[in-house]
Order: sequence, then structure tokens, then C-alpha cells
Amino acid sequence: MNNRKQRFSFCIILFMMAILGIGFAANTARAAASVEKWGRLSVKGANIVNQKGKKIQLKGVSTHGIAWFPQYVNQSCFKSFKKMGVNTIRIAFYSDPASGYTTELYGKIEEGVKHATDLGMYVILDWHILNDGNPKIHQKEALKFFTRFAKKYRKQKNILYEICNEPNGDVTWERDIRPYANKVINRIRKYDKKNIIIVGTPTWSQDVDVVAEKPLKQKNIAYSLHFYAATHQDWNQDKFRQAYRRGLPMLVTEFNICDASGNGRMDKGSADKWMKLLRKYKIGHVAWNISNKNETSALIKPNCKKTGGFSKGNLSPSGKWIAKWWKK
Ligand code: IDC
Repeated sequence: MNNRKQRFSFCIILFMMAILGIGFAANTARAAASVEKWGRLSVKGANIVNQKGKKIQLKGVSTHGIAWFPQYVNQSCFKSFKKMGVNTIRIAFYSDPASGYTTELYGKIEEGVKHATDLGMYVILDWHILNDGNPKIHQKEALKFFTRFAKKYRKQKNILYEICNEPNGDVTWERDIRPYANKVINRIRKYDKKNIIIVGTPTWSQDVDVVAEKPLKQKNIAYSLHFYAATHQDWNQDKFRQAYRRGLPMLVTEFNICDASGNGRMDKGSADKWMKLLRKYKIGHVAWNISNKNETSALIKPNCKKTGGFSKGNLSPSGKWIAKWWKK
């Protein structure tokens, strides 16, 4: 009798351990879902595809400038976005010293890549030109930056390099961006032969139609298209359609539903059109920005002081609106 009881308890314990084990395995599998499932991405025609050649749609969030908001570069923060359906983290590293550029932040970038990698997420390393509108201004620093990180991450499947956020001002594709891109791409390819490289387009990454007339020759290159829905409307969507028709691979590495200042009113009507268009063509999108700054484009509410473990309730109105699209 006693023996029977003991055997029974032993079975119960085994059963509980099995349940725990399955739960744990499921959890870790879920935690690594996107990179594990899709593998290394590449460009095919006008789309980004997974390791099996199937079109996929990246859904991402971008940090704010990491010099200003380094506190959000942590695993708990990235994990909470992952739980909401995000599979990509963009790390925005401003290239202009007035916006915080310093090589001392390399460690922070590496930290961010590690957290995203541990979570099975893709990471975009963003060389964030903005006030320095011509990428040639800091070309030397860009070459150093991409040499370092292409050497370091060449074997990782989850890396994308974005080599010039938003060219603007007196800058043209032919004279400035194209020669810069050729130099930086050749440098990255010395080390990393495969991961996707994203190239910024003229006029704050809007003129994809111009680039589509004479794209670069290298493989696995995509081009950025940015939109802030209250400013960039139908005319910008026409540029997208024209470029897509010509076969230009694009990724929306930055967008929000407010105006181009990153603040101001939300235009949900325009944003809805954009999101439907991107879904239709399977074009990935990355929302600007992970911070609680008092501006419309900040995804976290200004009064939320946490730096991780976010739930939907911690999101700002723009964040909440965008989060619906991470689940679709
Ligand atoms: C904005 C930030 C804002 C910051 C400003 C200057 O939201 O807090 O003060 O940059 O650095 C972009 C840029 C991106 C901008 C964003 C909103 O890539 O850096 O961030 N935006 O203006 N292009 C279009 C809009």
C-alpha cells in the first residue's frame, strides 16, 4: 500500500516536471521565434524574403538617439515590444557630434545587439545622419563604424546595416549618396558578404522614385522610405508605388503617425492608408521612437518612468495606434 502511494507520488512529480519542461521549451522557442523561423534575410526582387525565399514583413521599433535615451537599451524593454508583436529593433546612432556622436557609445550598441540577439530579434544598425545631411560629411567615421561592426557581426544572421538615415539639403543621389553608398557597401562586404544593407534616399528618405531609376548594382541592398503620416501623404505613396513597380526593394526604417517634426497632430486617416499599402506589398516598417519624451512620436507615455517591462497601458496614443499593426 505504502509502496503504491510512493509510486503514485513519484509519477505525479515526474508528470509535473514534464509539464514544466514543456512550458520552458515553449517559452524559449517563442522568445526566439522570428530569427529562428526566418533565418538570414535577403532581397529578392522588390521584397525582403526569409531563408526559404518567402516574402516577410518586418515589424520594428527604433530607439531614439542612444546618446539621449540610453536607458531604453535593455533586454526587458526589447522583450516587452517583442511580446506586442515586434520582431526588429533599430538602434539609432546619430553621426553628428552635436547630436551625441561619440565612439564611447559603441559599447551601448553592442549591448543592444546582444539583447536583441538573445531575444531572437533582428537588429538594424542605423548610422543616423540628420543635421549632417550629406553622408559624405562623416564618411570617414562611417567607414570606421561599419568596419568595426561588419567584422564583429559578419556571422550573425539577424543584422541589417543602415548606412545613412536621411540624406537632406543640397544632396543628390548621383553626386553624393551613390558614391558614398558604394564605398561603405564595399567596405562592409569585405567582411560581411550576406546581411542586408539599407541605403537612405534623397529628401529625408522620401525620393525612392529617383533612386529606382538608377539603383546600385550590388546584391542584398534595400532602400529606405520614411514617412510621418501627417506630413507625408498620397504624393509620397505614389513615389512608393512607382519605385515598387520598377522593382526597388524598400524598407520603412522610420515612420510615425504624427508630423515630420516628430510632434504635432496624429493623422490616423493617412496612417491607415500607409499601413494598408505596406501590408499589401509586404514592406517592413519600424516605428520611431522608444522614449517617453514629451512628443507625439514617443511610443511611451511621458508620465511612465519605467525603462522596461512595458504593457500596452504604458504606450502613448501614437504607440497604441501603431501597436495594433504589430498583431495584424
Ligand atoms: C527627432 C526626435 C526629436 C529630436 C530631433 C532632433 O523625435 O526628439 O529632438 O529628432 O534630433 C526624422 C529623423 C529623426 C527625428 C524624427 C522626428 O530621422 O531623427 O527625430 N524624424 O523629427 N526624420 C523625419 C522625422
